[in-house]
Amino acid sequence: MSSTLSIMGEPVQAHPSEGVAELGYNSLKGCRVLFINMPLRESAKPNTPPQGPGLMAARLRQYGAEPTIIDLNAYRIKDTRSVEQNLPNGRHLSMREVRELIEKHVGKHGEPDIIALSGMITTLRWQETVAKMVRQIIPDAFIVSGGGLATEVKIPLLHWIPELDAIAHSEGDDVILLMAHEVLTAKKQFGLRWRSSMVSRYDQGRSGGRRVFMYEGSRPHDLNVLPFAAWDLLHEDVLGNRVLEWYIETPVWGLAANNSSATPFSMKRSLTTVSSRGCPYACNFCYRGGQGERNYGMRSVENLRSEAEWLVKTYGVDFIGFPDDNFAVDKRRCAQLPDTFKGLGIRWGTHTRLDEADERFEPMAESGCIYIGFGAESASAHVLREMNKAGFILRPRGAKEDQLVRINGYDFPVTMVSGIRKTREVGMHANCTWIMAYPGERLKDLKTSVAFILWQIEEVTKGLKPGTPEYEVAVASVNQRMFTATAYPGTAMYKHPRVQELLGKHFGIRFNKFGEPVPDEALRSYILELDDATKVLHGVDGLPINYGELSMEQFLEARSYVDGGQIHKILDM
Ligand code: B12
Ligand code: SF4
Repeated sequence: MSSTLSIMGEPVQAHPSEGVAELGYNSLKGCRVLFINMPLRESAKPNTPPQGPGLMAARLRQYGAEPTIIDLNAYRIKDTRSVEQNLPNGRHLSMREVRELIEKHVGKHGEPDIIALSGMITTLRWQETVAKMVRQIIPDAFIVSGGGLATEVKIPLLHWIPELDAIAHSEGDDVILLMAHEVLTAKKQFGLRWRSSMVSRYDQGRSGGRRVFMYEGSRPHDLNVLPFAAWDLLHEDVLGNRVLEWYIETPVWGLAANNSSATPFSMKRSLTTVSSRGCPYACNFCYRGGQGERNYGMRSVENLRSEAEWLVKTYGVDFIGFPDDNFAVDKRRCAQLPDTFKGLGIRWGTHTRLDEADERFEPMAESGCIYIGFGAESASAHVLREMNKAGFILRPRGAKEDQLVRINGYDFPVTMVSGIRKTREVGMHANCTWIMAYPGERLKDLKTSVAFILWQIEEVTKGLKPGTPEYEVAVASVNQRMFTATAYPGTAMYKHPRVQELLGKHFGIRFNKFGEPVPDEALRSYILELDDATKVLHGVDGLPINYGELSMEQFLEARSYVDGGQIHKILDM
């Protein structure tokens, strides 16, 4: 597990499952745990229910605890305010509405012993506000933050959010049980003095006069024995909203989801579940601490089948998304899919790398897979190297040197071209996502990515007559949007000299001798700014943060073409 920003605390070495093994049936009886999932990008309809809290809730129930979930990400309110704010899919709840929701929830379900905040790195602002709110509503609760934000920031988060008693980093499946047990035991043993007397192996001493804890999550020993997410907790909120149904009715991928995942197909009812955790690769911009870093672990195909059957039977889904970081690492699992998924009658989709689009793809397609999301990021060999994404993308396994192919005057990695062709050949839809202005990217590199996107359009429109509906659908099915590179703390990209220079200049962030950011107010302010990668951060001069080597004028011109749906004009720059 990576510890980037920890400023105090000795790590506890024992795997949390050892403590879990000591828990008995009903060990957590009477312990109420309220998960609050933080909102994400307001511009899009939410399409992925919070599987982390859902899984941990299911686990807690196995030991007699009473978990509930408030999913703040589910709400998109359509009213005059959302119209004024130009949010066609609706707005997030206001703070007053959040408070009412939490108060009503607590009124119905009882005061929780533990309030477990969950959210990725972009949710600091929400977590700060919600922590204050819940501390006021339930002063005695043990408040913990887990998931992406807590995993990246660790101990400093306890200073930034003084209402927190604890942070929990990495995978929470086991430590949430230990935490519940420690809190429950302290309450039973010490009554009103439970907070000051609680015994915990995750004790981090005192901070600002109060006791604080850092729970160290880890990979559960067997992902196949975890219960499926407790989606029933989202069937209806205290206001009568059918929260899970909102998710089911929003296609996980496709134009209707208003995300970067263009598709030529549609789905009526979809849900998601992660089939593997971690990723053995180490691309510089990617942070996987919440899911085990490079420690790749998979669920078996039988386990996936059981969950799919349950989702079809219970929720009538016709499509399942496996939003793994990297689904297809193990060829053997892909090969088992057709037999195991036989007769399931669903279509499904997932994420893989383009260099994995080989003999793995036939069995995937045969078993119902119709959508693959590829984090292509760039088609330029130079940028792929800068991203540490080159590896097998540039040099396929067994090849002695990098392999590029010249198409329309640009050199593309052979694996990227053959990967797209292979995906189409087996009847699956390929959706690539792209990053521009990565450190080291020159105009010719950006042009190479644009040329690749335009080549993809050529491929999908082959034999179609321009102007016909089929032609338009085919064009729309190729993602032409590009994210502007964003530096998330904890990633290798955050250590890049160009990134550190700009972060220092514009955000006042300082770095220690190991190249780690000093966890001060400047870092906090920067993290508060982070949102969906479609948000371009701006510096003190009011100009966008551009890590690449394009001049600011070139960057702004290129960005305006991307935002205006005219990427072909970048080739004329
Ligand atoms: C689906 C998905 C989304 C969905 C929504 C997800 C959701 N409902 O929360 C959408 C598409 C909206 C999305 C958007 C973004 N995403 Co995203 N997303 C994912 C994805 C693919 C799956 C999430 C998931 O369900 N995981 C499965 C569950 C089981 O894992 P989990 O949520 O991490 O929970 C575990 C632990 O984190 C921990 N835990 C979580 N909460 C808590 C709470 C407590 C108390 C405890 C103890 C433990 C704990 O225990 C859980 C069980 O092990 C992950 C990658 C991945 N495979 O996880 C990226 C990922 C979470 N996303 C990421 C990023 C960077 C983004 C974006 C910023 C990217 C972008 N290009 O814009 C945006 C953010 C938008 C915004 N405005 O904030 C990063 C997060 C890094 C971080 N530190 O937070 C990830 C890890 C991808 C990556 N490898 O870089 N994302
Ligand atoms: S970007 Fe994809 S391939 Fe690279 S480390 Fe992240 S999940 Fe793995």
